Order: sequence, then structure tokens, then C-alpha cells
Amino acid sequence: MKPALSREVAAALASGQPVVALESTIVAHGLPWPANLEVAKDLEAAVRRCGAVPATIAVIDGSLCAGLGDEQLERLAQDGATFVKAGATDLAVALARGGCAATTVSATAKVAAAVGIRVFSTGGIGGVHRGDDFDVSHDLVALAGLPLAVVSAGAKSILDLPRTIEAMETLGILVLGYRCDELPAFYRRASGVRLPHRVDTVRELAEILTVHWRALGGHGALIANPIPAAAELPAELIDAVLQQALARAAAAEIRGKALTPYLLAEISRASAGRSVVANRALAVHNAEVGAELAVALSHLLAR
Ligand code: PSU
Ligand code: MN
Repeated sequence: MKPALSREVAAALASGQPVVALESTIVAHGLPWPANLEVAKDLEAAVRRCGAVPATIAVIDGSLCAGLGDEQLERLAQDGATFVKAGATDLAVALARGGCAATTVSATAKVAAAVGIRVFSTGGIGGVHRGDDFDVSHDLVALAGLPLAVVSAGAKSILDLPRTIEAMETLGILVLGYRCDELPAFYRRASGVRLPHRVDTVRELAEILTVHWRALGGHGALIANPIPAAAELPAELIDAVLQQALARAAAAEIRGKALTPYLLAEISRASAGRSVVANRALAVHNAEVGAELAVALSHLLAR
């Protein structure tokens, strides 16, 4: 697997400058057009503002790209529905067939790790789905085996969070709460699910990760970063909207890969777009923290 790096990403990696990977499924399948293009651009701008180079990852016309140009980013957003949703395991099919694919957290993490990127910011990672304990996102398994930190607003609140945190423990994913004691629940800052570790500075996150990777040969880490308080959605709204979306998904027999995009679209519809505003705010915040972390790591890992 030889990803095509944009000139900017290649130069940054070659000189040890901080780089933050960004995924493309949130753009193609997680958010509606045209908000998705705005979010894609906001995420890249946030990474730059905080001193790192963004590397959005996607398969474009059979080529595995890290670092997209404006035109590619626009295609991803506008034609998102025509992009296959590719997890790490699906990449071979997408690449061999020569089409376009949006990479999920698992696929993005795999590509990022392959080119030496250590930090990846997303909205919320996948996990154990509610009502179907066997639908466990490959995100968790992939993360468990890659030396990479994913900054995420916990896991998406459409999931079974207590089972998701247990699955991460089983798999050996290092979970660090960034300025929080509980696993954030995407649209909400807290979930009632306690985290094993709380860290209050980016500097300490970087120190812990350096020990984890360098001294202990550790792999994936989840940096759980709660949605900014001002952007949090009311609990009653989320509960009502979520119940409705889950019931509709069950009635329509939506399963597997289609489930997460379906639920996110239903939640957006039922909340009159408020969930999209919240999703955008939390994803941008993750991009900022990811960039700060990449900057701190670039100093420590250079030693
Ligand atoms: N975070 C978001 N929106 C999304 C996703 C994450 O804010 O659409 C995507 C990610 O790409 C993640 C995927 O990897 O949802 C999980 O899908 P599944 O549950 O099918 O594994
Ligand atoms: Mn799944």
C-alpha cells in the first residue's frame, strides 16, 4: 500500500512537522450536503490554525490519497453518496476496482499509520451498536493494532457506550479522558461511564503517548475530548430523537454499514439540523486538540 501524498503532506512528514489525519466518511456519509463541505474545510482550517498540516484521507479514482486538493474535497462532499464506505478491510476491493471510497476511522487509521502519521482527529469513533452486541465497529479492532492516537468526542451516542468501553479495554486500547472523567457521549459531554484516566494538558497526553509507543511498544489510543459546553445538545432532545431514530432503523431493518449513516441522517432530520451543528462543533474541537497534540508529539518524538 503506497498512498499518494499531497506535496504538503509529503514535505511535512519528511521533515518531522506535525500532521493530523482526517477521515472522509464523516464528510461523504455522516453529514448532509452542503454542510459537509463546510465541515471538511473547517476541519482542515482548524488543524492549520493550531500549527499542523491536515491530511484528509480518501480513495479517489482508485488512488489512495492522503491530503486532498480543493477539487477532490469538493467531489467527496458533493458526490458523497457515490463513494463506497470503506473500512480497513474493504480498502483492497475499493483500490482494485478503481472507484472512489470514503474511509472510515479504521481505514483512515490504517493509512495514516502506514505513512507515519501519529494523530488522527474525527467526530466520534464506532463501537458496539445498541441492541446488537455482535455489530462491533472494526474501528476498535483496527485501533487496537496501530500506533496512533485518535481524538474523538467519545463514541457516537447511537452506540452502547458501556459495552463500547468494555470492548476497548478487552482490546487493549489506551483510553485517556482529556479534561474529563467520563466517556463523552458525542452530543453530550458526559455519559455516566467512568474513564480509567484523566489528563488535563496536551503536554502530558504527548508524554504518556511517547512512553506508550516508544518504551512499551503500545498501539492505539483514544483521546476522549468532550463537545464544547456551548455546543452540547439538551439531554431530552437527544433521548427523544435517538429513540425515534433507533426505532425507525429497526422497523426498516437497516443493519451493518448502512446503520450509522442512517441513524445520523434520522437524528439530523428529527432535530431540525441541530445535531449537524453540534457534530460540526465537536469535530472542529477534535481537530484543534489533535493539532496541538501533533505539535507536542513532534517535539518529543524527535528526541
Ligand atoms: N464520526 C462522525 N460521523 C461519522 C463517523 C464518525 O461524526 O459518520 C463514521 C466514521 O467514519 C466511523 C464510522 O468510522 O462512522 C463507523 O461506522 P460503523 O459503525 O459502520 O463501523
Ligand atoms: Mn458496524
